[in-house]
Amino acid sequence: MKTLHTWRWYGPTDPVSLQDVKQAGAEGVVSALHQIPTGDIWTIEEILKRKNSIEAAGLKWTVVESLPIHEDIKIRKGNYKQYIENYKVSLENLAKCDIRLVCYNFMPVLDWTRTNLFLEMKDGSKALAFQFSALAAFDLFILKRPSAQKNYSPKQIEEAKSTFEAMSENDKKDLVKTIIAGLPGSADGYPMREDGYDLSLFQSKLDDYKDIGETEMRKHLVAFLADVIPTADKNGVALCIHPDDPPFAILGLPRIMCTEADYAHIFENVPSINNGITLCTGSLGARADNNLIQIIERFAERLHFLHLRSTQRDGNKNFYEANHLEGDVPMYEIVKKVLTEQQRRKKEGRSDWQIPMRPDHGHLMLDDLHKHTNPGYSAIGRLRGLAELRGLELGISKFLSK
Ligand code: DNO
Repeated sequence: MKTLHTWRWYGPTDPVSLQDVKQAGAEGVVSALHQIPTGDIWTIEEILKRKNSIEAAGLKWTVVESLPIHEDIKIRKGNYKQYIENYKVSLENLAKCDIRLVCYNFMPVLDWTRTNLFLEMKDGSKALAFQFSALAAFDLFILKRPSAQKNYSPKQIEEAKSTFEAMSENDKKDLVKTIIAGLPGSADGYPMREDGYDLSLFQSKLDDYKDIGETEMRKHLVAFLADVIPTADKNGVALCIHPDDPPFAILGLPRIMCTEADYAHIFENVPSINNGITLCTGSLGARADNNLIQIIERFAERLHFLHLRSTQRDGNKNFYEANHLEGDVPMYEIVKKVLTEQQRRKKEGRSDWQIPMRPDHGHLMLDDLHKHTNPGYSAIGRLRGLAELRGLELGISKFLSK
């Protein structure tokens, strides 16, 4: 009894090849058509091109990560109706190509956010990290967001100021790129996010949220789901939302997928099982009041996709990404719960009993330290993560089957 081992692959430009993916021991590939602008329709032709290239390497395209959501849908302005219709067509097209699992997120403006992509660990490997005072320094003293002061306590402003004053001009430039760079043009060692910005475009995107608080944002997500989940149901596609990473408010933006209660809200409003979860243990785990085991137990039947990784918190909204079996995330208990849920589904006769899992991120290490890599997605760190997780899983699975 194992989860379905998968690996994120960014497509033909990914420095990690499909051959590498196979050697790492993955069976499934997690991929997206990053070349298509957010909001446009994914055509059958483009989907098949990617699917065929993955299958030619002897692998299967198991999960779409992500079918990104246009900002207009999140703010419910501009062309949002058209973008929702496009989203439905993309879901139908994916189903026609027999790709039935779609991950997405509803984070405003930015996808995952870190302030350091190269935090050196004791063993010389490098990890992604988040330091609250660095984000605040960016917000207050580099971006100079109007009224940003309101979002921080006097102590946080003091800390941000010292962090800012200790930075060189290069550090500042680097911090900006680390926080807001993204596709296209992320090829120089900065995050592979769906959308990237420069400072003035970024500020204008933040301005779009001036009148949108958490309540409105929740309404927008529920309205989006009420629109698209019936299409998913009709086509046998499951959607699985990725939590906000980090799982707390940043830059004055409304972030609404951070806790167990946030999940409960969307499931109460749109109950279909195709309204599901991408359980990202590293994202949710960056918050001490998230009880991961309780979240899994409560929403077990909706777990459609797993991102397994760990974080080490310091209690002050700062964290770094720990090795997969270390840090604050209780990986043994999580894998045990997941395998138990798979057993339950199997007994119930659910065809989707096996849950795709990918080792999420990994440290930059060994030869990869000297190569061009996508932050978080170098080969060797993830290879180590997958190997450790597979070993843990095998041990637990043998034990459970006794
Ligand atoms: C980061 C990833 C996220 C994730 C999206 C899903 O490494 O986990 O970028 O792909 O948030 O929509």
